[in-house]
Amino acid sequence: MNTYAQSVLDQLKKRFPTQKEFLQAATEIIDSLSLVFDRHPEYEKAGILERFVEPERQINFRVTWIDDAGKVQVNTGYRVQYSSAIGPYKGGLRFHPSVNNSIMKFLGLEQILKNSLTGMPIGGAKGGSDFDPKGKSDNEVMRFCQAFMQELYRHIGPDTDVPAGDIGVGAREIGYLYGCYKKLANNNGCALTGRGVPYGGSLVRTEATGYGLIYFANEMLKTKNQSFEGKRAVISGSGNVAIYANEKATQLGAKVVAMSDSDGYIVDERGIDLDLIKKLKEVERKRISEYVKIYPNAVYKKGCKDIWTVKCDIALPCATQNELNLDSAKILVQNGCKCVAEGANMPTTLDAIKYFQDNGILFGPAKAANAGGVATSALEMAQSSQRMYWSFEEVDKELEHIMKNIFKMCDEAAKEYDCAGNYVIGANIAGFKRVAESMLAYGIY
Ligand code: NDP
Ligand code: 2IT
Repeated sequence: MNTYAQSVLDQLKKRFPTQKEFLQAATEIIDSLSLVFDRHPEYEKAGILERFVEPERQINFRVTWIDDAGKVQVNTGYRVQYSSAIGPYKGGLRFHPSVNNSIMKFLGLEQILKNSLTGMPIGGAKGGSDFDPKGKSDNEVMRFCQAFMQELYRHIGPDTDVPAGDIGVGAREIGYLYGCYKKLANNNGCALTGRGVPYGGSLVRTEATGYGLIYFANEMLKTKNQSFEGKRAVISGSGNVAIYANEKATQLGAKVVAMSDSDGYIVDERGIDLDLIKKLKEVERKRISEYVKIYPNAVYKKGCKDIWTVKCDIALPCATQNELNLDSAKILVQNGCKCVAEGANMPTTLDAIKYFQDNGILFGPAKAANAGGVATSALEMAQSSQRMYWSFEEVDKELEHIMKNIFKMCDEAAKEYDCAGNYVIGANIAGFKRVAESMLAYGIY
């Protein structure tokens, strides 16, 4: 590795030895960027990498709310405003018990490069809380969201920082959060995306991450004269990203045979009934195990990791970080899988990524492959500024265009650095250059 890159990575390891997800993301990124520093000594001179890995601002705050039993509950709220080099901070909010500083920083760091790849003027951020919406009543979720926003509202705004959804934060939560924001801030601008269409949201934002993932994977398949037509696909998760990845993959002729939640996975050889998944997950908030009550011929297995033992041509991890490890990668390759595209953020461990690449598998990294969600968030911001709504077809067409362009950027950057076909390196380099050039232009501050 380039000595400058290595020294910055060593420093991070020394300073944050317990932040393992953050170090994992930083290691992958810095490893790729090493090639850039060999060619651009001016970046070292301006301390670009040290500044890039250090968040501009991190906010941790107490969130106090009262549950339905009248008991006082306390959670921690987070917002990591990582980089505003190319635009207002932008990135999702995650509500999950596993949320901590390491997870927020890994997601925020990835988001800087992802947002840069979209080609739109949006910086990188992430936030959330260790609050678990599972099993909570609508009223409890509302009270939590309002308590969370009572602190967050002073740090965000349409030109400052624009949060959105992520794990555990969907249409319901964004509604409560935005309702509270607009009241406290006395501002009706686009301070959150993923809003309902009646109050300023964009058509296609719900579908965007999943659809975009398939548009990106399709571009990878085209390089091998392949398509989704007739392929077997396995998709982990059954949340927002997984559901709409299934919908678009199916529209393009694939058969999705397995999906999961955090308890287990289902296999339906006839192809998963997506309407039933939408009803169970989006409307009733039930477990995926309920599927086999309606389709007794389908199989439910406990534990989600083994979903990767289901034979497939295309694997789409769309649940959470580090859900696909080296053992799973070996089984996928052995079973003939030819393409892996990440819908979730950092779902594949570093050794599993290497294994896929060494075995000639098409591998689409999250920051490129799942960028369709945030890109469509930026389209929501554009529509809000214009005081206009675009049609479903217009937004979808723009999304497809953006995903094709992201693929092209990754492909070209990989080739420029003699790593043709390595979209991990391509995505990191293409995303970084725009941010680094902006930082250089601003001087040292
Ligand atoms: P959702 O909350 O809608 O769905 C998450 C899904 O993943 C659920 O099926 C959930 O199961 C499962 N899951 C969550 N945590 C775990 C875990 N620790 N182990 C196993 N399964 C788990 O979230 P999204 O679909 O929005 O997000 C999924 C992934 O996509 C995340 O990595 C997110 O960061 C990423 N992403 C999301 C974008 C968006 O626009 N929403 C954009 C880009 C990336 P259960 O229901 O049992 O909890
Ligand atoms: O990881 C992500 O890109 C998201 N959760 C979406 C962020 C956004 O601002 O739409």
